Amino acid sequence: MRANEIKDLIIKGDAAGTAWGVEEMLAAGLAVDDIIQGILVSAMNVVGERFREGQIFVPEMLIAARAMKAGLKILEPLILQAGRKYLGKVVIGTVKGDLHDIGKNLVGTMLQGAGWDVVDLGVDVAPEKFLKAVKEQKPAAIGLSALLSTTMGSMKTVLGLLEQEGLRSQVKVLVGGAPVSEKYATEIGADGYAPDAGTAVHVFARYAS
Ligand code: B1M
Repeated sequence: MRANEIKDLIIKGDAAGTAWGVEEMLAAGLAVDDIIQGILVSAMNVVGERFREGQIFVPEMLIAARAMKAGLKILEPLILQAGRKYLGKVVIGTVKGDLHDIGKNLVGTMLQGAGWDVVDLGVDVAPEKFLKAVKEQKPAAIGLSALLSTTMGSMKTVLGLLEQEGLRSQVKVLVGGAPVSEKYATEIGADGYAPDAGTAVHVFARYAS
């Protein structure tokens, strides 16, 4: 099976075919990062384009997401087997009003593989819930993910709440997700920004204990 054929399976939402294709790619010696970026993420970008152009709708986007997740599931043990030294604890989540979790999950798995204890709050996480987690879990850093331009404002609310509660100096805040940029991160006073999961691992590493 060729890379383009697997991309088509993801776009069509064929989860079993995607999983099988990813296994084939691994057996052929393709690197995990190349499978993620070159095939899985690339397929989801096509899905996003088609949605924007009105060629497909939410249900098709949803089944494509399921297929992508089936592919990532095959790769997960390989990402996690890195077994590096313990780096500390991080809390991650997708911000309020936002249900996109694939990128956030990928960031979480890669951080775990790098040696972080990852507390994942899930999706649609209210600012108050991030605050509670900072108080209870005392992480070195929190990672906020947003995929919608309408939800990224919640990142600023989280930073404001931390400030208000006198906790801002105790925790680093990293932001990411498709509509988020370095400029936006600086504007809202976040400590870091990462455009992808691999970069997130490097940025979080600065905050290791
Ligand atoms: Co939605 N969606 N979606 N969607 N969706 C986008 C994001 C969109 C760009 C599609 C488009 O129009 N082209 C668009 C947003 C436009 C905008 O606001 N700028 C959009 C829209 C409009 C919507 C709805 C509003 C549609 C509707 O209902 N009319 C709706 C909103 C629901 C909600 O959240 N309240 C909606 C719903 C959905 C589904 C549920 C159907 C599904 C999500 C399923 C799921 O996640 N479980 C879905 C999908 C699949 C997409 C696209 C096609 C793919 C997203 C994805 O998983 N990409 C997406 C188009 C696109 O991105 N090209 C789209 C793969 C993933 C690995 O990449 O998440 O970007 P990504 O993560 C990357 C980086 O961004 C970064 O690292 C990751 C890995 O490298 N990153 C971080 C992410 N978080 C990070 C955190 C960090 C650091 C890096 O530090 C903490």
